[in-house]
Amino acid sequence: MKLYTYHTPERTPSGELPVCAIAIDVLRATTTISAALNSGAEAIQAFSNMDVLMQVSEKWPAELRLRGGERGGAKVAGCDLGNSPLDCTPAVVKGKRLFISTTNGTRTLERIQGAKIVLAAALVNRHAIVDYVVSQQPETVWMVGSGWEGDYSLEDTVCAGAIADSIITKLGVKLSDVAGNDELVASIALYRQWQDNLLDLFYLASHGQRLVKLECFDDLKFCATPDTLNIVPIQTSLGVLQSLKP
Ligand code: 3SL
Repeated sequence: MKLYTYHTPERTPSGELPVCAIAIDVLRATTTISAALNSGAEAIQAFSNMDVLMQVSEKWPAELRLRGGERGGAKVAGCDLGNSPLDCTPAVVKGKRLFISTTNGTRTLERIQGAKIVLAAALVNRHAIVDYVVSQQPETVWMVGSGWEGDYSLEDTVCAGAIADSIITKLGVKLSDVAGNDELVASIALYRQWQDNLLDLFYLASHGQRLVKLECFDDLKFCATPDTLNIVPIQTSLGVLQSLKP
């Protein structure tokens, strides 16, 4: 197995796809997707374009649908939810399909949706994702951070490093056995330096600071805490993620 980290969807090699592609948007899209599925959402349907989301979701039964929209960190007018994982309680999402569009995370999912296996990962479900990847042993794994509008983000790259570090430990292999690119090595180094202070790192991160201005302190804490959700969001049809059945 070869592991690759890409800081943003724009950095992925064009015209190529791996066997397994993992979208990462720790702040906050993939954390929210994990939280919603963990609370019993029927599925998550991701869109980069808000107008398309509105058109497609209109055809879904109103009582079984939720619309989540975020731009610049704030909730989009006309949506039921923004992009806070803490809003995704069972009372709100159970049995419903969450149609979601966010600034960066849903664009990442769109970029990788042609891969054979498509997963959504965050720190909250790191171990569940690692266990799944180790059980499948795909030949090539891309971990694609979402960043912010094309730029690098600390929180996504540290999550890629956390996943890779744990895969290496579980497989009992050397870094050189699995490292597919330089970014993979750098992401593990970032994780090893900050693994005991992830929340501090999130407060340093530019998007962390953006969320602090929006007073999303509880979101930051939730998103920075690893391994709280035993859930594997996996693409079951184009653009649709569901919880992997055990
Ligand atoms: O960039 C994204 O896709 C969002 O996760 C950003 S936010 O955390 O909702 O502001």
